[in-house]
Amino acid sequence: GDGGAGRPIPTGLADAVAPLPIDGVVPYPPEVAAHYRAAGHWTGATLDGLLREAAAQEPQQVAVIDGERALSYRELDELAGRAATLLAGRHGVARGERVLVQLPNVAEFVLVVFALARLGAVPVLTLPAHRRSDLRHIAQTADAVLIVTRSVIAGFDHGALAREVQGCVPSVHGVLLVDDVDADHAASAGGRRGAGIVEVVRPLPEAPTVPVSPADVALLQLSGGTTGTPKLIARTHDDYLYSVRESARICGLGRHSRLLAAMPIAHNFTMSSPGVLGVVHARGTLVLTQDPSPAGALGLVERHRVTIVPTVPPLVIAWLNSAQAATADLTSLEVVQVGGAKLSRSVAERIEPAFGCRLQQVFGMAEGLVNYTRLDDDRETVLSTQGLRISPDDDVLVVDERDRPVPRGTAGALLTRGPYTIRGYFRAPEHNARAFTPDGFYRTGDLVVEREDGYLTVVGRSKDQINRGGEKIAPEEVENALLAHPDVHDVSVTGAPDEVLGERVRAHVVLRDGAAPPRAVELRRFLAAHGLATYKTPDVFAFVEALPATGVGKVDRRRLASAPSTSRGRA
Ligand code: OOB
Repeated sequence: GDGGAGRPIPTGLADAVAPLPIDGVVPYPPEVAAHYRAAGHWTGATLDGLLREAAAQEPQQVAVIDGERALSYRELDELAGRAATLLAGRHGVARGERVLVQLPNVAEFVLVVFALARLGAVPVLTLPAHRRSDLRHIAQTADAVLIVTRSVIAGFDHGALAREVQGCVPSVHGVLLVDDVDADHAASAGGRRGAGIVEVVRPLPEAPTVPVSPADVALLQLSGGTTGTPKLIARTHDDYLYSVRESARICGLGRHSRLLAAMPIAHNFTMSSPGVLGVVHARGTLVLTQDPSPAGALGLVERHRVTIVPTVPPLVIAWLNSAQAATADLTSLEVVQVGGAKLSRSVAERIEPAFGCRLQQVFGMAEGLVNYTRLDDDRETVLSTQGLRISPDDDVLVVDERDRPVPRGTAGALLTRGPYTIRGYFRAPEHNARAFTPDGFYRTGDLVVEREDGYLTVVGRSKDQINRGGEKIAPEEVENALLAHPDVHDVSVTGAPDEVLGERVRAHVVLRDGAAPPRAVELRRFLAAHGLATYKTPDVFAFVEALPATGVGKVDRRRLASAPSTSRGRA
């Protein structure tokens, strides 16, 4: 049924406040916005209202399970209010200000996002794998005022990283470490560990909601990127919550739903398709884990009777190939979602038999448009397509190189605009001129075939991007990092086919005259010191005499990408 569980509680706040323009946000044209409101897509709801309604209607229901901790909707709401007091009082965070959030899949993530929402502040959602290079650029572009992270995530010192970023970005005036004081982790030895936010905020008074406009930016997401620097994606309350509500409905979420977040929670897929926010909308339960291994994740499915789980292809492949797929009790599972990268048909065919539930393909993007196969679609559609758009008002165009529509059933480039797709990246006017058409369509860079009924199948890509198992990498960024190495004369980075990841990252390196080939471990250490995100580090280094050129003298990436892999693997 409808995951909405009853009528919204009118707060009267949303309508009363004028939108807060943030320099660099590309707005929807007013007449288009008026249509989205009239059509009922944009309802005036806000992120803070979403949690407040859930807490008012289902105070006792468990909202979040994280290890041995469980938070009810009432507790989550109260703690978010108290955390808002901390953020506003001690760190001076105010409406419209951006706060960089770098947290793993822990309850504090959810708490901090809703605490910021209560203040009308804007979380900038980064991945734990991001390092100095990305974080600095993101913090700079967003004019972030604060970084919220943990002392240590997966053995890496994020407290030190955050202070380093603070040191080089003048707008950042503080770092807030939200650690779990119960967790027994190594950072305590360093003596610089932050306190558990739950313990710190419990005695504080609850901050009242700061009135915001539903047209305000709710959060900033990161784009996979095709250029040397990541782009920021400003999503408004109205647009984001429309996609969340409809996603929850399409995915059959309700009060009984238990969604396992085993992939990074900050990703748009895990946040909103239907993800964390869809669960709160439906008053279901979110189960969080930092351990996506088959034993860890499938163990949690069994223990908490999980009903739905978003995955990327390599994750679901690992689960399929594990002993736990056969031994764990997975009878609670209703839906396994797979998205972020192309799912091969052979893997798709194994999912329903192995997990005893429905497969749902998800083809989405942080910029907006999300396609889902529907839960009642026929088997062939679920196996061979990446689904149908959420909204009848999603404009989908499949075009040739000159932006002319191609006949149905023919491959072409996907352009889209609609009620939850951005009209431009944040503070990137030059890039926007290329990434969007003059009439506001986003050039997705994906090549698709559209069926008569609107279902899309992804057949390739025209953008300069590597999709490493759902993680997006701009070759240019990796190339720039490698070019800083003293022995590197020239470099080109491409994807190389990989059975599990879909693509691996391969660097073709031309060394300076006389330089001996550095070992792969050395190059990786160099890139880490350079501040490159861990997942962007090449899997393979190939040392070549020269890079092949195209007719116009550019590096012929296509030839490199199809070259046999004669090089060194990960050391
Ligand atoms: C999701 O979002 P992003 O922003 O990390 O990446 C978007 C890109 C798409 O343009 C496409 O190139 C690729 O990822 N992609 C797929 C796919 N889903 C995404 N390619 C083939 N098959 C699929 N099923 O990846 C994302 C956002 C929301 C929901 C799901 C995925």
